[in-house]
Amino acid sequence: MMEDLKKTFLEEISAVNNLSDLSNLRVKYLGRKGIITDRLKSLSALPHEERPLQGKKINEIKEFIEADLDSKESRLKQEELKKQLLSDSVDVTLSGKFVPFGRQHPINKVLSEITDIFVKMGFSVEEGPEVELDYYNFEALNIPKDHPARDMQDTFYISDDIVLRTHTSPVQVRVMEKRKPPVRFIAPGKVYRCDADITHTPMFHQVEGFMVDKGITFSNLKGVLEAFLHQMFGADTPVRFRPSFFPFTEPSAEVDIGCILCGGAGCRVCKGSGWLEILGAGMVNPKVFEHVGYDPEEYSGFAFGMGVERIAMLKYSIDDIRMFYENDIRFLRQF
Ligand code: FA5
Repeated sequence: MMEDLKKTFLEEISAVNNLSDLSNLRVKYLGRKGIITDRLKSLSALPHEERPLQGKKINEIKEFIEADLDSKESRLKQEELKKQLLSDSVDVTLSGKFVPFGRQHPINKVLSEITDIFVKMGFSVEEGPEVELDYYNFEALNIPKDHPARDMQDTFYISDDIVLRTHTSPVQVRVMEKRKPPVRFIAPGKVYRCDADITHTPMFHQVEGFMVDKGITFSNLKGVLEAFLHQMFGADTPVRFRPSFFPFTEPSAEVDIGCILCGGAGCRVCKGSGWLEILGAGMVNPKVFEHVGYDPEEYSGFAFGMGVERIAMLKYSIDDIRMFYENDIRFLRQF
């Protein structure tokens, strides 16, 4: 009878080929209501003298079944592990996937460089909205409605009173409204004009510079701008100040540097002049101070606004401003 049990067990275990069936088989034989447990319980029904022998036989077969189940379990576990390793394996000889990575746009690179130079000189960094009120873009800067100076900047109008800012100068007014002098900041950002050729794009970047305190003079302006331009382009770069006009500065100047593309000989970028205009500047017009309640008798200051694309063109010898915005990867990869 015991031999039959062993035979049945061996048949059943040989048909098992996964761990879950094996666990069921273990329960069937060794579980609380399993065959072996039943047999052990039924010992009590036997005559006293038969019990030790039967008990021994049942225990032997129990040990046999346990050992067989254990060894099959470890074999099945190993097989499953092997299968899993095979399906998870990585072929280290395969070539890697190319992950393209980007880099900073040349305009952002130049913007960070400009910002770093001014921050080292003690200027803070301010921001203003790109969609701006006519009041800040023009009126508070001494450019009233219908003033001919509005023609200097071809404006995108959103409505009668709202424009895409044509320059970063409105930030001057916004900062002065919030703060008392002394103030010293730069304001980098995007500006918009209805303008397009090899040195003009409808969206471009400016960095406004502004400093107001007691006793600020034009020589402070020259000193700061020359220090900046020499750090940006090298100590021997020629810099010139030309008299100019802006309604919000008096006196006003435009600042040129020697054309780096042609070395001053004249090319299509500098339109044959050997010089390239990169910024407008001047002493803050007292009329602008009046709009924000600064006392022009007590305070004076300078302001400037530079074109970032122009600076980037000179720095990297690029002769067409539109290259910055064509998103040609062959161009952008070079920076
Ligand atoms: C202004 O925008 C004045 N707000 C600058 C200023 C600030 C003067 C503070 C005085 C005091 P202007 O229009 O000249 O000035 O522009 C300044 C610079 O922006 C130019 O020197 C040029 O470098 C750049 N720029 C102007 N228009 C364009 C354009 N369409 N595309 C690219 N750069 C431009």
